[in-house]
Amino acid sequence: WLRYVPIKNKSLLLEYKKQIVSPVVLGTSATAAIARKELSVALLGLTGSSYLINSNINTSSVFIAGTVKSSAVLSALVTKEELNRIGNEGFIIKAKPGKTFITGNTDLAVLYGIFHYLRLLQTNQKVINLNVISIPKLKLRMLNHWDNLNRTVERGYAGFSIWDWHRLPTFIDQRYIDYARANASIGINAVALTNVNANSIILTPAYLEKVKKLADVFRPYGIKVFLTARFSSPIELGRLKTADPLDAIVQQWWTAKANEIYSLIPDFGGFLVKANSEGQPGPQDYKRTHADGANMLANAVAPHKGIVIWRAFVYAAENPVDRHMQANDDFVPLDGKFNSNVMVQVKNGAIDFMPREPFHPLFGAMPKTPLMMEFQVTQEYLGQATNWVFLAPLFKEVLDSDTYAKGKGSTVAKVIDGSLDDHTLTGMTGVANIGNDINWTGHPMAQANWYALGRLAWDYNITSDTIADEWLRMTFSNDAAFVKSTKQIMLRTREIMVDYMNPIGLHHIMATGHHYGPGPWVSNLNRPEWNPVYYHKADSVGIGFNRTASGSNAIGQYHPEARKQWENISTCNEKYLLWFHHASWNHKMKSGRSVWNELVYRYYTGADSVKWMKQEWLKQQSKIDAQRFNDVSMLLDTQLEEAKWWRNACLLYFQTFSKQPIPSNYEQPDKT
Ligand code: GCW
Repeated sequence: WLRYVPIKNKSLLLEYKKQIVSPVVLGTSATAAIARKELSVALLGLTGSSYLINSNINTSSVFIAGTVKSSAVLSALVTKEELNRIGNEGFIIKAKPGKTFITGNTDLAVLYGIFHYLRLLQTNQKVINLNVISIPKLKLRMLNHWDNLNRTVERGYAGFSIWDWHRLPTFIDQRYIDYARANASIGINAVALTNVNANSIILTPAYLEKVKKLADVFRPYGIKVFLTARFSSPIELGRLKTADPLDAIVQQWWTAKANEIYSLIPDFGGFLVKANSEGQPGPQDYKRTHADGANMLANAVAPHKGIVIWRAFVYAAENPVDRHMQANDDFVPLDGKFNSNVMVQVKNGAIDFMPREPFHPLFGAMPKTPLMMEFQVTQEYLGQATNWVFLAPLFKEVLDSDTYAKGKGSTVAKVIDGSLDDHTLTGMTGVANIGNDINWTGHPMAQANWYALGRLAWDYNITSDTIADEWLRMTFSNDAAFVKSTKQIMLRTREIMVDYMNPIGLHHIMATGHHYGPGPWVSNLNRPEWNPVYYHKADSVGIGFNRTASGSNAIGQYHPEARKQWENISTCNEKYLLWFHHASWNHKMKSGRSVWNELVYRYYTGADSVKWMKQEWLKQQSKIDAQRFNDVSMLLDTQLEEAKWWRNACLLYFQTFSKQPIPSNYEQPDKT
């Protein structure tokens, strides 16, 4: 989206050229230099003219960017109150005919303001009269890379890791810089470089030198580096006998390790930890709690102002309780026991990044602990690199959900932005979909999900429509007809996928292990909760997971008013019907159809809608370059095949329980 292609609209171009005369970006920092460079590259691309970006104001300067401290002209524009309100990262843009000012408290804020301004140009908006105050709603706006040191990426579908550990620390790939530019342009300010299934080798001196180099590259773009910490590192690297968090020698080991890291990277963000989950070591190995583990690390980084992000994605093989409930069981009793520099990072739903999940019951259940949102940008369970799914509507559905923790309006967004329970540490992260593919994200349309994550972490009130609009205009074309049709496709993709994969609350019926394609029949894995049959529970009576009081009672972990929308099978929001209920095959839906016929209807409608996506896409051929047009066309062919595969596989399998026909007006599924 930083293509900066020539602006086609001549009158707008003229208007822009009148506004941007002798542009100035004040400041001597590396960040200010980056802002100057970005502006000059962008203006050359967009206008075709080369601009010298000054670093001093002169008599002809009518476009001035810089911190309030750098110029009296700029400080006169803003009030004290505004300056307090915008903090370190918020920015202000004011423009009237022939004058444009971009300012903030820091050079980073000014860089963010410049990216915002460039977006206005890239999306062909008016810039003559502007009065923008933009303040991020969350402090940490993060990407989590699940990148391994051998450059494979767990759940990565866009090639190998962009971190070239072999050639670091000497060789700085231009990709690191472009990655930082892309992130800064959407406000992402933190990145965990390594897989949460962590390798302790990253904490060895040789690797820390490499990490330092990346941190040095990212720093002027406002991006802090975090590392994942393998809990057993003191044993593996320090040759200690234990990693018990209450053991003084273990504590000293981590303190020394933190000191070593901070001596190289003074603004190191801190540690991200997956512990006692899916075989990872953790404090429970020593009969200690998650809080004991997190606080030990938190103590080690506290003197350096670092933080610990402790993941709540836990469920244990030996625990017979509904997997949905295990994180709350483990974490709710620990509310109030975490140090002040610990955040608990919670996946958006209680199972695992499904096409649709109700919000995680931990949101609203730990008022004394700052909770950080974890979304998955990479499409592990959403068709990986062949399916076009725009995730902003999924992210927003979760953020807008009401936890009712403090009455109506206690949305998940208000839990994570700290406003509900008065927290200052706030954040949102996305498991990155970035790899070394030439287009960064595998599917060309998947870049929109990286973009959406950043935009929503900055301001979760931005609509999906706006995000799609901005991204399409910058990435492809400002052609009105193109934007309108393609946006329509994007905005429907997520519901279409839910229909052909996991309609009316079905979940986790993907093939096991790789999670690609359908596998609802799998039942032979030794961990019951890894088998899809555990989740759909189809039998001769019906289908779905009873999580109400007569079943696992996972629903009991939600506040009563939240529960109400799901608890009664006859009034349950049908998007979540089979998530919370075991419904009989003949249970009547609001549509008048039986559950069986509704499944048939959804699976067919979903697959047919992919045909519609393709038809709409084909109309765009003349609007964009042949390469991306063809890439997306071919991927849509694949997506259609996969949607049919899902439809046929799931319906034929569930039919063995329902014993009901697929109505004859539907093309009958091919059993091969
Ligand atoms: O969704 C599951 C993935 C694992 C992942 C785990 C987690 C990093 O299948 O690959 O491990 O979640 O989030 O920890």
